[in-house]
Amino acid sequence: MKNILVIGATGQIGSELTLELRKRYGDDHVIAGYIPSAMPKGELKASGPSAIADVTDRQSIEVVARQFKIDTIYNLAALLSVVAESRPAMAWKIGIDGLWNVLEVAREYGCAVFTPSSIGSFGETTPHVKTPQDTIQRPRTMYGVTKVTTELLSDYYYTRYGVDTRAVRFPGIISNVTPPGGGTTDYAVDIYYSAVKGEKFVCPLKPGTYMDMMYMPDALNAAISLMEAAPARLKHRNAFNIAAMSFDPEQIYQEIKKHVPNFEMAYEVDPLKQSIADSWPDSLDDTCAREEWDWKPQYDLESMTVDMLEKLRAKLNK
Ligand code: AKB
Repeated sequence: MKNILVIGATGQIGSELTLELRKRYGDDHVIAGYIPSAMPKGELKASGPSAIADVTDRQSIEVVARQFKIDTIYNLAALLSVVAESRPAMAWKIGIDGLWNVLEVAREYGCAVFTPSSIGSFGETTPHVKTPQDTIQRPRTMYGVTKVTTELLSDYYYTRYGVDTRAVRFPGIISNVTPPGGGTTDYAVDIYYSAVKGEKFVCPLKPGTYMDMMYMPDALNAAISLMEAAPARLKHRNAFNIAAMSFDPEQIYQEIKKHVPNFEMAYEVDPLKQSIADSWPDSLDDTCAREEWDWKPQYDLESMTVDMLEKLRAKLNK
C-alpha cells in the first residue's frame, strides 16, 4: 500500500486530489500537506491525516516523509501565472527552491514525485496550434520560467539520481470546488459562477483567445494514472502534454447560454492576462500521453458545462 503526501493540499487541485487519492488508496494513507496560512477544513480535514509541509522549509517535508513513511509526493505548491508576475521572487522561491527541497527529500527517502508543469511553460515562439510534445519552450513570464525549470530539474533528478519524477503540463483547470487564484485561465471558472448567480460576466480576455482547458475529474485522473503507469512504457517523464478541450471566451459563453438563456457577457480586456494568454498555445498535441500511458479525457466543453452548472447550482442553492 502506498503512503502519499500531497503538498499544497488546500489549493485548487490539491483539495480535490487529496480526496480522490484517499478514495483510491485509503484515508490514512494520504497526508494533506499544508502551510499554516491555509489549513485544511471540512471533509479534507475530517477524512484523513494532515501535517504542515512547507516547500520552503525542507525539514518540514522531511519530518512528514519520515513519520508517515511516504513513498509518493504530489507537489502542487506554486504561484499561478498572473500573481507570479507581481511576485517573481516568491514564485521562484516556491516553485524552484521549493522543488529542490522536495526532490532532495525524495532522493533521501526513495519517493516518487509528481510536480505539474503547465501550458505556461510555452512561449510566443512555440508553435501554437497542436503544440508538439517536444518543441520550443522560451516563456517570458516568471511562471513559465519556473515551469520549464521544473521540467528540467525533475528530469535531472531522474537521470542523475534515479528519483522517479513524472509530470503533465496542465491546461487551465475548471472545477466547482475550490476556486483558483491568480491564473490566466481563471476566467473559465469565474464565468460559471456568474452564470449561476445571475450576474453579467466581464471577460478579461478578447474573443478569439484560444487556450486548452480541462475539467477537474480528468485532471485528477491524469495525475494519478501517470503516477501508476508502468515505468518501462514511459519515453517522456517531465512533462507530458495532455489535452481535453480548447475554446475561446465566446465559445464557452455560447455553451453556457444554451442552459442560461439570459446570461450576458461583456469584454474588458486585462492587458497582462491577454499578453500571457497570447503567448500560450491554442491547443496541445497529447499523442505521447495517449501512447505512453493511455491518457484519454472524459469531458468536453458540452458535458463539462452541464456538470458545472448542476454542481454550482446545488452548491450556491440556486
Ligand atoms: C494559470 O492560468 O496560471 C494556470 C495554468 C494554465 O497553469 N491555470
